[in-house]
Amino acid sequence: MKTALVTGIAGQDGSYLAELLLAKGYRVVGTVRDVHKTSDNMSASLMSRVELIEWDMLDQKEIVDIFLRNKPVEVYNYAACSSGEGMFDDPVGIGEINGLAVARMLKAISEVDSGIHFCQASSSEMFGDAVGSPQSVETPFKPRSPYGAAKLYAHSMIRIYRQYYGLFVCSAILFNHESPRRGLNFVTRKIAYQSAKIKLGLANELRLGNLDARRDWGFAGDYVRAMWLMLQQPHAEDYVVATGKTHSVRDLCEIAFKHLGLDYRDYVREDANAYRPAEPVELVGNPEKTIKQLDWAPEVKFDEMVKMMVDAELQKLR
Ligand code: F7E
Repeated sequence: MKTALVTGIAGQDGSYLAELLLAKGYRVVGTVRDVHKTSDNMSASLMSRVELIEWDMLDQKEIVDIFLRNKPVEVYNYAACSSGEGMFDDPVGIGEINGLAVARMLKAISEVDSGIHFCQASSSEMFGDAVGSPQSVETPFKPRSPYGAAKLYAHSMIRIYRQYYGLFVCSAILFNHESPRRGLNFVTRKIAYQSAKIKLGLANELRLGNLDARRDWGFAGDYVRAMWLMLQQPHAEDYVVATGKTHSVRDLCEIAFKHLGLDYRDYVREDANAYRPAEPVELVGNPEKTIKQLDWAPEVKFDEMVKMMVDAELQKLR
């Protein structure tokens, strides 16, 4: 039985990947900050099938011990500060977790078992004020936040360990990916949750930032499948994981409220104070290489995903 180690297993992506790996017959070991803290993303049945361990991401010796004790053949790094809203907060802390911790893992792999296959959740935020659109693995990086800069440091270290140390390590450059397991601080879940509350008479309005902000939004379950495929290839390479299509926050509202038989214009209020700094170039991924080389395609369409998220909120609230 192959062992996979998933850091940040209790998050959205970790829980979807754990389910995929278990279905494929892996032993799944996951790292969390606190093994006693429960996560809404991990059902009781999932909890009973994975092994949870704590990892303080600042500790180099601990990650070496974790690799030695568990002998993973595949490692997926999902542990990160991931909030879009918090991209400028705590630059040093973000640098430690989203950047340096990855260098710790790479060093540990080279010391313990250079045959381990490693996949990093890189981010489209590395493109930042993008120099071209759509963005592919060839597009130069120009991060616009400490978050993007830290992810770019990790991304660069992965390329260095692949090219100069010969490790099978790669990055999935992930564009926004969502699901009912998303945190409430992300716009998709915020809209799904609040629109369901309005439908049930538990709220009257939804306050958002820029309704015309556009993103390339995909379904998290599809994106973890791409990352698993990346580690099954004969060579390690980086890939863009995206749908190649953008929608606005307004589109999201329209679909969510319409699904509930409501008109978003009656409930959604735009709050100029919640605007983010201007985004001159649209972030939209070019997934061509991923589709061709990995024989991958996003299966859940944007409107299906929004409806899935709204239905999940309705069910929970009821
Ligand atoms: O914002 C706009 C906001 O916070 C999406 C993370 O996974 O993807 C994610 O980061 C858009 C932005 O995600 C509200 O201005 C409008 O344009 O859901 P978000 P994000 O910042 O794009 C990237 C790829 C990552 O790597 C990150 O880890 O929606 N927006 N009104 C709003 N956003 C929020 N959160 N709340 C609003 O009220």
